[in-house]
Amino acid sequence: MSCVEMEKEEKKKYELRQLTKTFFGLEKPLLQKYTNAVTNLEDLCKELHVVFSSDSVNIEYVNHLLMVYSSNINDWKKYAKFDRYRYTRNLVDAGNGRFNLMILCWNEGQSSTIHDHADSHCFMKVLKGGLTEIKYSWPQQDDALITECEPKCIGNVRSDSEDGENELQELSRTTMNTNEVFYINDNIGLHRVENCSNTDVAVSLHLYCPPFDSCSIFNKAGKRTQCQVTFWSKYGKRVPDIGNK
Ligand code: CSS
Ligand code: FE2
Repeated sequence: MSCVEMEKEEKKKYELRQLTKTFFGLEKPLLQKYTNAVTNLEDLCKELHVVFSSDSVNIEYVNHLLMVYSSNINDWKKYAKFDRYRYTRNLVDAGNGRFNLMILCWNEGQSSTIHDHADSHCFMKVLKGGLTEIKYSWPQQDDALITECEPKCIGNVRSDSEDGENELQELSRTTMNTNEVFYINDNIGLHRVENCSNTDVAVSLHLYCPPFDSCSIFNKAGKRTQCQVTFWSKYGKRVPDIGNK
């Protein structure tokens, strides 16, 4: 890529990040007559590539596309890989470096730690089962001190986010059901996602734009740690788990 092209890419990413200051997510899809049909996951990926090839991304339309796609296990079963200990992140489409589309698989009781989204847009659609999203405000004193203390991983081995001092204020707790779409960015707050079911697994589709490979995780006392996020599989194939904590 030439210097000019790289500058253009960075500018696009900057503009997309700026939008997180004002965008709060759609409550319902846009009028269908203005939009293209999305009947399966392949259609969704194709349409997303079209949207993100433009110089100015219509983030509402991205939101709309995720809303109108209707979950079908035949579309995504090849990406649905579960791990005994932590939820898994499985890359579906690297979006030409402009977005990441991935499938997350949550065994019964599995949860994320409290985290931010590195100034990116985070869209999340439930494909199977149900997930609970617990939103938090940012710590009042965010000294951005990146420490090496526990926890180091975004996927909790046990749900320890409920322990300890209650410094982070809980803003909401919502159950998300199949085909519902949720949206968050750092301006809205932090969150933790959990499959509260003891009997059923859950699967979700996530779109992050711009893509990120590290974010901040927080304990309940508000202590912040930088954390690499990794993939369990890419395009349906297991990624060697060296460094995959
Ligand atoms: N943001 C988390 C999942 S909950 S939206 C992640 O990227 O693993
Ligand atoms: Fe998240």
